[in-house]
Order: sequence, then structure tokens, then C-alpha cells
Amino acid sequence: MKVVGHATARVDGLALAKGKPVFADDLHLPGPLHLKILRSPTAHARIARIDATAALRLRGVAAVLTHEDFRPHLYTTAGQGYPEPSPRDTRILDERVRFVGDRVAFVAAESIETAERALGLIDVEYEQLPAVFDPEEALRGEVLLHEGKSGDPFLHDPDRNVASRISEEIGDVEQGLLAAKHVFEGRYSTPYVQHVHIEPHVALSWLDENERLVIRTATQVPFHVRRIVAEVLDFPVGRIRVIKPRIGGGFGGKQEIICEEVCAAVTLRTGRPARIEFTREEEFSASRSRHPQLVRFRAGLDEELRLTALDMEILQNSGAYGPHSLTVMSVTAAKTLALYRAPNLRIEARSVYTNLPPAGAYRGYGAPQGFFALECLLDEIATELDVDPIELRHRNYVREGDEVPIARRLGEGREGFPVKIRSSGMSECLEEGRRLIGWDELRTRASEARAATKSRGRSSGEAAGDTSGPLRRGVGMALAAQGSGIAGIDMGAAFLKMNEDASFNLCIGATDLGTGSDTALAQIAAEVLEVPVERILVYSSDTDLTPFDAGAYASSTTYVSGTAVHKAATRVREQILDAGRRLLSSAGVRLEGGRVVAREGGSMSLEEICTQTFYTAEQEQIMAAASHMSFHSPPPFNATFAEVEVDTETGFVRVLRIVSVTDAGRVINPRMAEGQAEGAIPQSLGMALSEFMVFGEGGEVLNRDLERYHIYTAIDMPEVVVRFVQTEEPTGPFGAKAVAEIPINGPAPAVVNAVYNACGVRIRELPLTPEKVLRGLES
Ligand code: SMO
Repeated sequence: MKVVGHATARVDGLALAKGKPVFADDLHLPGPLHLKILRSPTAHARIARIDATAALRLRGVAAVLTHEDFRPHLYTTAGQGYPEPSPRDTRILDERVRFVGDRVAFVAAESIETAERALGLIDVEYEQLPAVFDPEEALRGEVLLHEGKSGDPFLHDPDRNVASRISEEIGDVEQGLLAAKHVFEGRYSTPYVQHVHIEPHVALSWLDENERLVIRTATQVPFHVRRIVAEVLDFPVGRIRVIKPRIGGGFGGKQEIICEEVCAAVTLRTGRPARIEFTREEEFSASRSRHPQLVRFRAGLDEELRLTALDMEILQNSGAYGPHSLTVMSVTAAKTLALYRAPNLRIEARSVYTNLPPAGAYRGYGAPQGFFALECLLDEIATELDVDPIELRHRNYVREGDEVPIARRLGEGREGFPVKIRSSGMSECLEEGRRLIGWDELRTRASEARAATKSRGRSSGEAAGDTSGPLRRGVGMALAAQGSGIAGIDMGAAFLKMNEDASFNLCIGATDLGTGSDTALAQIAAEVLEVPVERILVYSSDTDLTPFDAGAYASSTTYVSGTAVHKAATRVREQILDAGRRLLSSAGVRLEGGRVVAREGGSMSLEEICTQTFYTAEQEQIMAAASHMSFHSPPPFNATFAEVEVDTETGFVRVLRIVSVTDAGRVINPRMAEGQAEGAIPQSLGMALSEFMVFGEGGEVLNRDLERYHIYTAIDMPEVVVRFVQTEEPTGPFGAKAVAEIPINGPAPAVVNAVYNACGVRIRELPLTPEKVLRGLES
């Protein structure tokens, strides 16, 4: 292939590199109102009285909106397919606040400083309510967060604070465990972690010359923004235009409507342009985060070490509201239980409301929590049964041709679709990773070091690898799967038209967040049309100008939207050949080197074809549109290996090396695919070692800045080796599967397993802190 599979430059690369005004906030509105949100200082209270008189008297304050200004309409902030499978438990402003950081009022002023001053002048009387922060305690139902009846759509049991529940069984798990030779059990937990996309939530809004509401926003889901803003503000969809410019990262945080409706409400109320930008503190305390999960697994194995049953229980903390609460758990279960061939499966999952910040979508969407549990448990089993962890996996992971029964049971809020594995490079991923990390050698070295330490006892020394010193090295691994879009739900569409210089406008609703998906989609169109990728002019996305797309989430863009582009480009290609037949008066034509060539020998350039179709003969515009929805969601696979060094005197863990090998089908653009893995690895290392939100006694986030909340940056990174094995997915465009989320699942369990290998300390609760390692070493 000429374009697909090549590391072509990003279609937006030059503008980004030159610092052109490409982001949402780079547009300077004439005299905008600046918005600030008054946020609750308390975790749970009723607003007994709210008085904005003093704030409104401040010079430069244009508006203060409180719950009294809105109808009490319930919706969900989750930007998902419709009807959203998340509980409708949120009001734009409510007379009750449910976490520290919840919204109390919106202030619009001539400057940010004035808006901030006005916040302090709003007089609020809170009637305090008891708060609950622990999911197990919340389940007792002594403090209730939401009203409603059991059986409300997607609000499972408000009397026990259960936002969502999943209960499924395939086969007979108890029977499978009884029949097993070995039964193992483990409980694992992951903390609240935040996306920390460098560009915060930011939105601008104004009324255009036709009094239509325009919203320019940093979002993953422009069409869901349009739909939800219309619903919440009771304003027609046809009078809203949502523009998504370049985005500075989303990772799921922008699959949420939490700022556009505020901006829009102010613009509609005042008729003036408005602007809102979250502070970093607000990102931590009041946007979204990864759902903390407590995952319990029971696993049965027969004498051949094949899994007979997997029994999974999830207790998930929703925080104060339930966006994505059901679907994140269903992904946790669906992805982890799809990786291995256990015939008996059970999943019992509950997502519980607490008075902490609401969690939401975060890259991997539940799968990182699930694979952390399962891949650590498998490591424990391998240790216990004295078998190589790779060998244990090798006996159990799914192969090409396998059916994955769990996928049919766990759709996202509806019945799913059966998954059959049509492509898998898992064996190659494992082999390649094993070789690149030096698995056998590192394992041997670690066990020799352990033996030496045991015989000598602990003593001090300096050199790494010298077992008389405090430093111990170890190696660990984990496998993972993910999906490629949501089967039967995600939809993408593309519109493509030809210009007389043989360039093509590709208009797509798909949303490039910085991932490079615009480039991948351009490559697909260029390959079909047999033109250089520079000829494809991508525009994404604008609800007025580009066709519908469900949005950038669930690793869907290359696979789902990419197939829509493939279809549209194929139609345009056919039209070009048709025009060529007509203009060359030949029944047999082909595309070759940018020309339409007739069997008889004559030919015409693409430029001539297009010009002729514009101005002569049967005048027409060569153009086509296409949509695509897939009933398949082929899993990409990954094997991740970690080498670590543990300081047994301080408990400090240093990651030395990560090897990440992925089967993403055919890779459309190797450089961007590598970028996806290289960006996912630090996020997972963060969850393992350095990132966790800490809450005060009142439920407030204590580490609300990047000094106290530590993400992996360039100076913290270990050596990273990223590879792809190429497979051919028959249902994907040019054989592609997804690459966006899969590499985030492996590093955390691989590191935890490597720490065990290094020093014999097993950590089941993330984050893995030096204190926990030391405590483990001492016990
Ligand atoms: S966590 Mo992604 O926006 O599916």
C-alpha cells in the first residue's frame, strides 16, 4: 500500500507546530462574558436560601444564575449514545449539593477577576446533611443521595445508593469451581485518578447573525453536546451549532457535558458571547476521574491449568452522580472476561453513590481496573503453582476462531452482540515481548538474587544487581484486550467531494482529540483514491458542516469512522471511473498514477476529469457520503512487560523499562500508533505508583494541583519499547483494529507483578507506595 501503513505527517501537524490559533480558546470573541461557577464547600447539603443581590450589585457582573432560574429537569452529563445508559440523576443546578465542588451558581462578568469576586458575594445558607464517602457504607442506605424509585431507567436502587448494577452468569460458576483442581481468590483495588489533559475544559458560546447558538468547545462528542444542551436548556437542536476545533487531549474527560451548557445558558440569558475555562483545581475537584473499583475474583483451574471458571465481583464508587457508571463496569467485565477461555463466567457488579466527586469515562473505560485485578491474580496463581506466568496465560487466552460469549450478554446498557475472534496476534505479542525484555534471563537473575538474599539475610551495599545491596530487580508481565468501538451502537459518517486540482474535502463528524485520527482517516481516503495524503483536506468536526458521528470514545474512530471514510471514498472512486468512461468513451478504465487510463490507450488526469465534470458535458459534482455502524468490535490485544528496581531500605520502586507489544490489526500510521502507546504507558504507571486523589475528612480533594498530584512526565519515564505485530482484521478498514485504549491496561499490573518478582511483596491495592512495600518487607 502507498499511504496506509506509512508514517505520514499529521494533517494538522504544521499548524500545531507553528502555534496557530487552532484551539477552542484561541478565538477572541468581542467582549465576552467570563464565567465562574460557585462550587459547594460542603459534601452534602440542601440550599436553604440563596441570595445574589450583593453579587449583582458589583460593577461588571452581568448575571448570576441559580437553581431558581432553571426547570428541575433530570439528565445525565455522560456523552453517550441515546438514550444514554447512565442514570438521569443530574440537574443543571440543583437545590441540593452532593460533593465538595458541586455546582451552586453560575456567575457571568466582564472579567475573570470580577466573576471571582462575585462568587464571594453570593449569600448561601446550607442546611447540612450527613455525608457518606465509603461505598460499602453507602450500600447500607443510611444516607441517601438520590431520590427515585427502584426500576427507574438505569437508576438501579436509590434506597441503597446503587446507581447501576450488572448481574450475569454464563454456564455454572459454582459447578465450574467445584470441578476445579485449584481455586484461587483475590481482592484488588484501584484509586481515584484524574485524566490531567493539558488543555482544561473550555467552551465559548455566542449567538450568530440568525440568532442561532454557536458553541466552540473542547469536546470528544460534538453531536452529544448539541443534543444534551438542547435538552437541558429546552432549545431546538436546529438552532445550535457545535464546533470542535483542535483539542489538547481528552482521555474520556471530554466525553462529558459539564461546561458547554453553562456557557450556553448565559449566552441565551444575556444575548452575549460567553467563555468558560476550568482551572486545574476544578479539573480535580469537579470534573471527572477514573472510577475507583474494588474487584474480587475467584478462579478455578483444572490439572492442565486451564481456567474452568471466573467469578468476578465489582464494587465501584460512582461519586455523587452516575455518568458512565453502568457502562464502565460492563466494559470492566466484558474486556477482562473476554481475554481467557473460561467456560463458566459470572459477574456481579454494583456502582454506588458517595459524596465524592463523580467519576466518569477515562481511557480504557473500566478495563484498566479489571485487568489490574485479573493479571495480578494470574501472577499469584503462577507463583503458587510454580509455573511461568507466560505459560499460564498461554494455556488460556482466546485464539482466532473462538467465540466470546460474554460479549453478547454485556452490551452497553442493552443486549450486546456475539464476538468471534477473527484476528489475534497475542502469541506474537507474548513472544516478541518476552524476547525484548529478556524475560527468561531476568527471571533467573531475580530468583538467584532472592536465594542469595535468603541465605545471607539483609545487609547493606550499593551496586544494583549486587544482592548484598538494598536494591532488588524484578520482571513482570500482563496481558490485555480492549474493543474497537461499541458493537451495534457507535456510528460514524463521512462526506467527501472532489476539487478540480484533484484535492478532496473530507468532512467527518469524527473527533480528533490530538490522537491523530484525522490523519489516519485521511490516509484511508488517500489509499482508496490512490492520491497522496496531502490531497485530502480534512475538516472535523462541526455539527452544521459534518455528518453525525457518535464521537471519539471506546477506541472507535479508526475502526468505525474509518470504515465510513472507506465507503465514501470507494463511492467517489467509482464516480471518477464513471466520469472517465464517459469522457474517454471507453468501457474499460482504471486508476493509475493519478490518471484514469482507458483500455484503448487514452488517459485523463484527475484534474481534467474534475474540471470537465464541473464545466462541460453532464455537469456534476463528484461527491459521496457514507455512514457506518459495526456489529463487530474486534479486540486488539497487548502484552506488557516491566522491569523494576525496588529499594528494600526505602520501599521506593523505580521502573526501569516497559515493553509494550500490541496487535491492533493493520496499523494505519505506525508513528501515531506508537504515540498512542507512549502516551498510555505513563498514565498507567501513574495509576500504579504516583497518581491518586487524596480526600480530606469533609470529602474535599486535597491534592488539586500538579505539584501534589504527580503525573509521570518526561523526566520520570523509564525506557519504553513499543512494538506492533501486524494482523489482518477482516472487518476493519484495510485490516485495522483500534489502538487508542489497549496500551493503557498492561503497565500497572506488570509493574506490580515485577515488584513481587523483585522482593516478594504482593500489593493488591493501588497506589503502590513505598510505605506499602516497606510494610510488606517487614511482615
Ligand atoms: S474513556 Mo473513552 O472517552 O471511551
